[in-house]
Amino acid sequence: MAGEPQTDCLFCKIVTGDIPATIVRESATTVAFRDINPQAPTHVLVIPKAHYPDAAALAAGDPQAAADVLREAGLVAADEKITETGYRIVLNTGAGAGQTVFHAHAHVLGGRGMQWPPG
Ligand code: IU
Repeated sequence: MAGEPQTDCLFCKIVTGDIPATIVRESATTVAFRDINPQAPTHVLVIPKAHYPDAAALAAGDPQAAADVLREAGLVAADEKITETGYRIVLNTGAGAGQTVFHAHAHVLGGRGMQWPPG
């Protein structure tokens, strides 16, 4: 059923604590933790606790949790003191766009200059 934990999902295991992560924020519906392969001085992932395969499925299935992910991404940026220099929230959707973990997540990237268009 939509939103139910998946036994083979690494991010569901981070939510339950079965896989360790450096958690920087938590809310009733979300967890934020440092990416194990950081692409910027600040690189934090914000995930919904409920399992949805990508951001679009999350927004369709649980719009409030999708809004919570965006709110928490902004709060991560404030915690990391990157709001003044600017930061990027990335929602890779689909393998062709670089999504490798199919549990919805927002990357919060900052602390260095950013290029446009992204690669
Ligand atoms: P992507 O948008 O699906 O490519 O992002 C997945 C991210 O999850 C990627 O940046 C990984 O480095 C990161 N990650 C992690 O932080 N911890 C893990 O245990 C695993 C992946 I697996």
